[in-house]
Amino acid sequence: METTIRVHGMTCGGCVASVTRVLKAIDGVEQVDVKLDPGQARVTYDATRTNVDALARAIEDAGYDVT
Ligand SMILES: [Cu+2]
Repeated sequence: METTIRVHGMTCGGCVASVTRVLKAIDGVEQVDVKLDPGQARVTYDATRTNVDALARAIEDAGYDVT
C-alpha cells in the first residue's frame, strides 16, 4: 500500500529527518519519502503489519500535525 499524509509544522531539514526516522521505525514500513514544501510524507507499507492510523500517530507523537 502507498499513502501520502499531509504533515504540518515541519520547518527545516531536521524536521524532515525526524519524521522520516519515526516512520521508518514502524514495523511494516517499507519506503518513506518526506517533503518539506508542501509538508507531506509518502509512505509505502505492508498493510498486514501497519496502517495509516499508526503512521499518523507516529508523526503526531514526534510533534507534528497531520490532516
Ligand atoms: Cu525543523
